[in-house]
Amino acid sequence: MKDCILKRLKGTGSQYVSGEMLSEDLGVSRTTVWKCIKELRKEGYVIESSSKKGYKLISAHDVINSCEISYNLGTELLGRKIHCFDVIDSTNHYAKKIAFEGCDDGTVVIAEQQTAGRGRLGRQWHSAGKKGIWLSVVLRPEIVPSDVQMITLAAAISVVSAVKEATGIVSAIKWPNDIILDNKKVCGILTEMNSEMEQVNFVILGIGINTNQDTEDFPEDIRDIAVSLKTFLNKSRTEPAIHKSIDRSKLIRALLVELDRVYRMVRNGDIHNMIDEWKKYSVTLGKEVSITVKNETYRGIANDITMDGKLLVKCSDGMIREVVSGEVSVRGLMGYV
Ligand code: BT5
Repeated sequence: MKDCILKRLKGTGSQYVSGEMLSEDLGVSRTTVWKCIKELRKEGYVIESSSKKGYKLISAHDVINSCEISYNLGTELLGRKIHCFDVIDSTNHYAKKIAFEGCDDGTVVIAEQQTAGRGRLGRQWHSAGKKGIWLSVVLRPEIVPSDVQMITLAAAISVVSAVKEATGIVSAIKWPNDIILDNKKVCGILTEMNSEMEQVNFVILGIGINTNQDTEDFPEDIRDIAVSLKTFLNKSRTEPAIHKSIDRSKLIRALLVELDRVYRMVRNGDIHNMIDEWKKYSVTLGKEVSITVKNETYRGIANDITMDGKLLVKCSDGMIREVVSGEVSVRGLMGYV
């Protein structure tokens, strides 16, 4: 009911909508309408009320719910179903559970806080409450398991373009799964899959974006390597009182629209154009890199990327090596000098 009322208020724009009309149209009592308005206000919506004219939605203060995200989203596939949580262990974990239960391609899981946010190889992902975007998407692409890296590339492109669109901030991609701002990590991507030998059953694409943390919100051990969009945006402002926050729901909506677009490129086999787009945002290509795979570390110049998302590194012996996964440090970035 609350969502229906919210949709009506959003639909009327700057007009008032009367309590009587709401209760008649939705088949509920005026008291129920009033209770829903109270709940919406508690969530962060600013709703004006007038005994004569009814209710008018003025603004929403950092609200994330499925109605807020999906309203007039305009995507083809992404976000037709959105699950929102206040607290969860890991959105990837929940997304995997509903993927096994058969949820649709493009289903989205978002949480305000993760108690066990994960990075790759079981590493921890710090996911402070209401300070970031912690989101997973269930995808069912018709690709072979060896092409799954394309989904990470697609996600990275989507994050960089959505961040630009929603905040004006220009970030960059460090192969394979980091988004970099100011030499630090602003976003990490975790792509997990369930597959047969020849076919991917589903992919869980997890995206964590630091939006509104202050430096002290990060644990000490990652303060030197992590950054939030807000910190970056306010770098030159010394007075905390005028620090601007990032509108998370605007950014999530932009992200889903971008991911919908780039995922369509993957589904349509338009990989050339996708890789070209990725290259535009890359901070890895053309740089000296240090690669660690299992216990072996080697250096070279990151030359190119293959159509299935592998990094081509020209080593000092002249050999070109294909890197499928592993730890990559780019000289000049995140402490690698
Ligand atoms: C990643 O792993 O970067 C993937 C992160 C994916 C997080 C999302 S949030 C939604 C979804 N649900 C999940 O449970 N996960 C996904 P990796 O490349 O392994 O980097 C992990 C490392 O990044 C850690 O070992 C820390 O050094 C650092 N780190 C942890 N939290 C961070 C943060 N909030 N910002 C920047 N760096 C962080």
